[in-house]
Amino acid sequence: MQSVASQLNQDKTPAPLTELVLTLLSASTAIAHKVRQGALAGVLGSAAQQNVQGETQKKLDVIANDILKEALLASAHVKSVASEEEDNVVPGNPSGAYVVAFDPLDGSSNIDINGQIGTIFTIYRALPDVAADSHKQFAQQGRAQVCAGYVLYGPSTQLALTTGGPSRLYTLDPHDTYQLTQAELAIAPECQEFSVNMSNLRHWSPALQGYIQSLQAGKDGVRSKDFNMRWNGAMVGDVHRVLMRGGIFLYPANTQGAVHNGKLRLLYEANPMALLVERAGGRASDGKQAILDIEPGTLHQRVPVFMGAAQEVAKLEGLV
Ligand code: P6P
Repeated sequence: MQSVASQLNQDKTPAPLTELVLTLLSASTAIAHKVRQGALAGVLGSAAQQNVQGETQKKLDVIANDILKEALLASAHVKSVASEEEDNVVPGNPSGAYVVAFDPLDGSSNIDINGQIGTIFTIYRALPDVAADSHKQFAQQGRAQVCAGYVLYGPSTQLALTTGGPSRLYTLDPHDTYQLTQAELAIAPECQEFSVNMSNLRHWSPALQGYIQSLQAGKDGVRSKDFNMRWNGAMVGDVHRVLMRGGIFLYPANTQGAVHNGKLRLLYEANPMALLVERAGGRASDGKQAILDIEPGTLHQRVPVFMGAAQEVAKLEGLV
């Protein structure tokens, strides 16, 4: 078996970045232990406070955020930290070479039902002439990411990671080391499975409604084949399934609903997942352009998300 450290070295990853990734992964194993204990560790339920998104935080959201923040701010390589659970950028070491953003526990609504949850993270080079507490550190296009990944706390704890090369999959062993279990993830260009919260159908454009209905029509409809549907309620679980067995994942904008620009955040959800998907041969779009080419505006900006099988996502572009 090849550990993540030896794979990063084999991929000629710069030593400071390897060190930073290993620091982040060490924090993820501490989170994995808390998640596994669940009710026994008293970490379930709400924290009775809200985050900048106006979402009620779960205890485990706050615990995971604090574990990651503490580990990263102690690293000499980290100039700035951003998190779904932090209103503003948290300054670290002014001479740090990297900045890190994360969703500490994606899929919070699944925590209390023992469903899939995970940590999504992204790393950029720090901007030397920009202050460590400035949002501008993270106003970088997704294509500038030097590393993107997630840790999925499922029946096994798995890490999907890219440092610009192939998206690779690792599985946490009993000694808390991530071992390479799939060297190159690949998403087939066509698919039989889609993933979307169908309860929002009425909020989508007529063209997108028509597209979804064509999938539902199956082999009797214009697509002449049946499709399956899955919805985990956690992007990390749904995108993991797409990386493992293909398909498309959608979180469209709501034309009438409250979330006009979609629900998912560009910096620490859409961009890292888009890099993993593209590095697995898939496509990731906001419906008009590649997610990785979006010029970021605000720190917690939301974007519509369509990602997965390249040919299927291409069909969607222009429909929304
Ligand atoms: P819905 C989790 O809260 C999340 O941000 C994503 O991980 C997930 O894809 C989406 O929201 C689920 O949203 O529509 O199921 O409430």
